[in-house]
Amino acid sequence: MVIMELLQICNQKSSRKVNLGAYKKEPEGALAEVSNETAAVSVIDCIIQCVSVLEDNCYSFDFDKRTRVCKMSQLPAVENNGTSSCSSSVYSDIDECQEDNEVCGEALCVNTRGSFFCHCGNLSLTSMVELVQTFRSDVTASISSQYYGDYEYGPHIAVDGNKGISWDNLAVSLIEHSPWIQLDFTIAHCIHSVKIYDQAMNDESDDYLANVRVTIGETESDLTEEGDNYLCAYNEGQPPGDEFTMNCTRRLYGRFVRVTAVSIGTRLIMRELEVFGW
Ligand SMILES: [Ca+2]
Ligand SMILES: [Ca+2]
Repeated sequence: MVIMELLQICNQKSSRKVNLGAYKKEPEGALAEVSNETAAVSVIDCIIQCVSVLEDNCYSFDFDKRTRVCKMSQLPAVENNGTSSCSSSVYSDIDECQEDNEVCGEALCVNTRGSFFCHCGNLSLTSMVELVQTFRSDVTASISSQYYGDYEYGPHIAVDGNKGISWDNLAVSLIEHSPWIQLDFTIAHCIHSVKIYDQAMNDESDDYLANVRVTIGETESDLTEEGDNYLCAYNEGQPPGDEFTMNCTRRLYGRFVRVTAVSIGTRLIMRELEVFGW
């Protein structure tokens, strides 16, 4: 997989992620047609301009380093037949799905101009065989803050496979603003639900786990984003019972899963956290 440098570009409507390594040089290429033309200071600037102007249709571009002209096209590059200038270079979108058929694991890979994404399909997609499992083998857990007391209460307790009801089987945060516990599966999966085993002891602290928000992302910074882009599910108020499943409103592709107790001041407590998908 191409190592990509991510650059955040903001326009008036939305922010766009531009993969600067998402285009490859075509030594024998020429533009099939020119959709737009602008001045640019570098190849990278030309990519940024092309993606800003043509958005998802920036298929290829030509940057002339002598004249500093950036020509952009909505079509793939064609053979140049000796017509290109020696100071200009043509670049075309890389089809990441073709270059590396493992790039999305079991998910569907969708190539886009300037990038690609991994898609988990929708709930009615029956052709995909779903392997429901928990991914405990390669998971590490972290927590926004850790309470220390008679027992360790560390985040790893939420993924140790033990769902027993006892004081030494609890991952516990400090009381803070919207505490969270987060799992890192090392590689991304398609995730459709999580199951939370809460404290389950007759104690007023049973009330702690409420307003549960589950987010799933490919990077940790995805999880800190406001809004619904990475939202799997939200349950307002106290969830029913001591064990409860939260089904994602859509399948999400991600490596990180975060469970947050949304509150101005609360403690996060759970015995175990399971994640299901494939
Ligand atoms: Ca691409
Ligand atoms: Ca446990």
